[in-house]
Amino acid sequence: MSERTLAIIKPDAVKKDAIGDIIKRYEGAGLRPVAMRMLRMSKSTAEGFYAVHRARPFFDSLTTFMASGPVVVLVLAGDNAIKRHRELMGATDPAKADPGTLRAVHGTNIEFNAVHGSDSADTARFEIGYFFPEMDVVAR
Ligand code: IDP
Ligand code: MG
Repeated sequence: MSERTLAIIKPDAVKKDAIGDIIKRYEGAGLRPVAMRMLRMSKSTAEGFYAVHRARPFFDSLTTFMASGPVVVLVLAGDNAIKRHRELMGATDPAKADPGTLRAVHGTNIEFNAVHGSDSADTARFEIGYFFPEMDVVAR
């Protein structure tokens, strides 16, 4: 079943010029970009995006990081895209991520871990709507 998921190439990965490599890996895995924007989040945009984590000890640090520089936000489409994208990303902590996953290749530590991906259908719906009004998402 074709699904859509939200991906973010985080400020650490943009800073190290890994945008092209990461998008190449999405495409190589059959996850097609159907919407894409480069933007710099304000602190409050990052706080709204990560609201589910507001009680976590790392919330302030995480949202400061996400607002620290430009990011690339994409909608990826493909069969079983949510789960397959999470597999391509690897574990949250790059040190624990399987070899060859995006976080193993491009992540630095559990916070600066290069990429974001929606973790469920409900989350994907919220996260896609957060950055893309429906008219910006194309059919492919
Ligand atoms: P996920 O991105 O793999 O879904 P979440 O638990 O949803 O992981 O955490 C959201 C983001 O918060 C992570 O991608 C990472 O950037 C950051 N984060 C998660 N756990 C920690 C931590 O223990 N310390 C610092 N930052 C963390
Ligand atoms: Mg998460």
